Amino acid sequence: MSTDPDLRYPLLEALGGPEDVKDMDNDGLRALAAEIRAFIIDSVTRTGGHLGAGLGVVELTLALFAEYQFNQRDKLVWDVGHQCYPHKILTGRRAQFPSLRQWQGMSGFPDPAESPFDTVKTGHGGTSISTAMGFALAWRGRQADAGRKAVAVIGDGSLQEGNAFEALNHGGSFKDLELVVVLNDNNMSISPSVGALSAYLASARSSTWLNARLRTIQSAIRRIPRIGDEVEDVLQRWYHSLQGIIPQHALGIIFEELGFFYYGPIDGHDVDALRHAFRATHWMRRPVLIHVVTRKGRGYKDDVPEATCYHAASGSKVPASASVAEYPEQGGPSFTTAFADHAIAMAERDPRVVVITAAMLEGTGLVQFQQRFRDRCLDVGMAEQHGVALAAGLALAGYTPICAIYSTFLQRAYDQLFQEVALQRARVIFCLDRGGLVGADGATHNGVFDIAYLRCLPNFVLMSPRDTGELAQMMELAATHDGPTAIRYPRGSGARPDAQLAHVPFTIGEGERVADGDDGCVIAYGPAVYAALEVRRRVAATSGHALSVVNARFAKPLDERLIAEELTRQPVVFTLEDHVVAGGFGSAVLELARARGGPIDANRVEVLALPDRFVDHGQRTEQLTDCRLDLDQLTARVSARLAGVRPAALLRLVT
Ligand SMILES: Cc1ncc(C[n+]2csc(CCOP(=O)(O)OP(=O)(O)O)c2C)c(N)n1
Repeated sequence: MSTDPDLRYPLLEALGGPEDVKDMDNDGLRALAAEIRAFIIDSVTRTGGHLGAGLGVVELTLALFAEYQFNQRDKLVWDVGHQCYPHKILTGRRAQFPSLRQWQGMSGFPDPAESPFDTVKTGHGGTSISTAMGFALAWRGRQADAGRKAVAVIGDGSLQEGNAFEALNHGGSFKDLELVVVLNDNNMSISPSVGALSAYLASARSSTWLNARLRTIQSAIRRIPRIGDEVEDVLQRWYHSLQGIIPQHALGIIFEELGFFYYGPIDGHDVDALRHAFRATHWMRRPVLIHVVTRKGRGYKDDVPEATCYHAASGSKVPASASVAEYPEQGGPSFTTAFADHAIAMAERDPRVVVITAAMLEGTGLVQFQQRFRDRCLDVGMAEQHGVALAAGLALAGYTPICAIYSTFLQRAYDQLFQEVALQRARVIFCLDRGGLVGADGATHNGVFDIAYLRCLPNFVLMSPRDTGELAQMMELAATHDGPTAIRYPRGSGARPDAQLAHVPFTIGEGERVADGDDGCVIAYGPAVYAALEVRRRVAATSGHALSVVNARFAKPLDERLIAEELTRQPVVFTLEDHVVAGGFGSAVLELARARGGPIDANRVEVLALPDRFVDHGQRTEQLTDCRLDLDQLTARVSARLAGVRPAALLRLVT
């Protein structure tokens, strides 16, 4: 294939803007779709990114832009947003693809800061119908806004979110709401979709071919001379009435009962059929749900259905900074793998151990667990709220549920954490993967709020392991604790097993001093302990100051005795965490300093944490640098604060 972009993508090169697709006939759109697919595969397999979802919606995106007037009249909201690559290409961002998900480059999700065509900045699923409905409601009943459509495109996986059902329930109650929900049904979440809704959609999908036949008849009638556009409405009604011969259960009766006009299912790779569907429903002044059937990863290799690997590609062009270690001991197994291995070990020993995941079997590392203990691995689908409440119920019934949910997605289940878990003191073990900055997914996925949102809930024990060995210890400890626990660990690798500090048994609320010194102390939470040790080495080498380093292990309850000891005896105490400053681990230490009053001076505490702002996508190391938490800046910040402190060893020499 030619490397000259003009020759490889002539249609894309000629494309001025998204409005150009309106002038293209369906053959032209099909050719454009082929180019977009080739471009995405070529580009995303280099940079890495969400490959499968975008490839599945190429024709859908083209048909949407051909039939609606986004940005000027209508609004488009992509659910999750990971499928927005064709949308970004059409809306003038093709040249930015080499920087996809890289620091200061293009985001992998919609972002209004990039384009007015991106309605909202998203990354979590299940909310698109509500957001679109907000626009539709705002326009409702206003003469000037009549005919404006708010369009939400939601996948069958995201439709499982409670929020999506709440929106359907509410949206369907307005008979005159110009809300269009496009259900992009590929039978896949990240893994194959699960649950009764998925089975229901499968039965509806089976009538796609019948619809195709009906449409062929319709097209033939439309070609009869003198039957023009003015009879289009009549034909559409006829078409829909013909659908009546399909069994009712296959016709989206659920959606009809909820107040939506259901149209479909239609082949989501057939531009002609898609445009028809949008046109056919355009005259309707009521909520509409258009069910399109697509194939995730379409066009990539053999686009095998149910191929989980198409969800995200790692990319061959990984920037050099990706390999930079955050601390020298790094390079061991990932925390995710260590968690999953230990969950298997616990399940082998104890038949009461069950794991719960919310459509994140791969991400949380639980694939092997599922193979080993099929009945004890509950994938609840994209339903964090249900997963958490379910875990509470199981705990109350005598099980030991391990709820493996990313830090960022657990936010979705906050009230269940409060009422079903904390208030009942249910013995649920939360394993929060991706705790901290996550890199390329960026602001929507950084798991940097969990200490704050969990610490305020009574009964919760919060811990974070310094390394994978300590993660296993914490999981064991959590299983013996009579109440809820949350263990947070970051994305990526921990310290190498040979470089890990010794593991000694500990109890709830017990930290450890891993290095001693009298010139200051760094109290670190989680793997930051190894970064603190490295800072200690560097500081000692440059200024001769001797720092003590404490592995806090617990953000709640704090090891009050150990921390108070450091607060009392040290001229300065630093806290270090991969979490926002507000309400985090450092805040807890400050609260302790203040509560104890007297000899403890809170001014001697310096909180080293993430700033009070959202941190963009990029490599994790770049994000840490941006937040002044990389090793160089940490050392500089600690050294600056120690500048006024005369090293104790020196003092001892002098006196
Ligand atoms: C609240 C929330 N939970 C979990 C995720 C992780 N996640 C991202 S995409 C995805 C699957 C989405 O499936 P679907 O909506 O069917 O879209 P598809 O990828 O199949 O196009 C999941 C589980 C998320 N983004 N948001």
